[in-house]
Amino acid sequence: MRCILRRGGATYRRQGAAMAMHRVLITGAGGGIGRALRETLRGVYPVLRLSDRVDIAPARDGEEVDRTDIADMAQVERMVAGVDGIVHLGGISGENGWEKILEGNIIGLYNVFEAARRAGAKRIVMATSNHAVGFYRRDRTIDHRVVPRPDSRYGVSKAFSEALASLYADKHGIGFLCTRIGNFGTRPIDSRRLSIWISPRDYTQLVRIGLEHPDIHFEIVYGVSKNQRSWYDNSNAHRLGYRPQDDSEPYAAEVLAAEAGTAKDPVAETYQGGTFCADEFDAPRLPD
Ligand code: 15L
Repeated sequence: MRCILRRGGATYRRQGAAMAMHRVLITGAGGGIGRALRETLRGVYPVLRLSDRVDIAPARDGEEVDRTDIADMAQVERMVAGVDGIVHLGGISGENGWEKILEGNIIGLYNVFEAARRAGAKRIVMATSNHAVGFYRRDRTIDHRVVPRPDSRYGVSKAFSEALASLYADKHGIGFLCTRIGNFGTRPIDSRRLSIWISPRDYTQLVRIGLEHPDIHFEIVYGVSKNQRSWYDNSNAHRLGYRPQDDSEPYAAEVLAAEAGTAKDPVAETYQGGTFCADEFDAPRLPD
């Protein structure tokens, strides 16, 4: 992979060797993103190990299917044995009660990173979320350097995942690409998603950068397509070679027409996290 790397202000080019990935594990493989990656990454690596806590479709050539509850360390150790890279999509994928978030996104996350360290995994692509920074206002353009402003218990767990990834990169040398995913799907589904949508092919490109780029230590990028209405400065992803193909704009007229006349929540409309910010909101004023 040809890369342009910037260090201490100096720009230099080098022809780095891509990371060798023989067996790649996808956790949460039964979810929407996992099912899509199962197809788009088919044949890209010699072995795809697909894991979820529920049964998923049987293994085909080049696949291994696994069933693991990530809250159970013994199961997680079996799940990660022999893998070079991990795409961690498992856990709770939206707001929930604290007990569920704790089990799936704090304990389960720790188990995956710690077992990966013990097993010698080299790379982890982490599915973090726009909800780690959901309380930034929509009139702000934010980059990968902003401090987290979670909009939910779920968002807090995603900020935790970024902090844990930083620790495991610095202390143990696992390379992490933390992808703050906006909204993954074949098309944007509402006006907020026009700003944060990512298509399956664009997310696949980011995942491959995370697994294969020769020089990744700890990076945060936004998992979004090249949407004209984006709230993100995704220059860190571009620096790593990300060249998104899709833009939500061709869907905008239809999406906005479908929403015309519907009541809007002022909290949800002010912040990037939308309804995740509005749910349970009872502060006396809107935060800056
Ligand atoms: C997320 O992080 C969730 O995993 C997904 O289900 C959507 O709610 C998405 O954010 C979004 O903000 O649309």
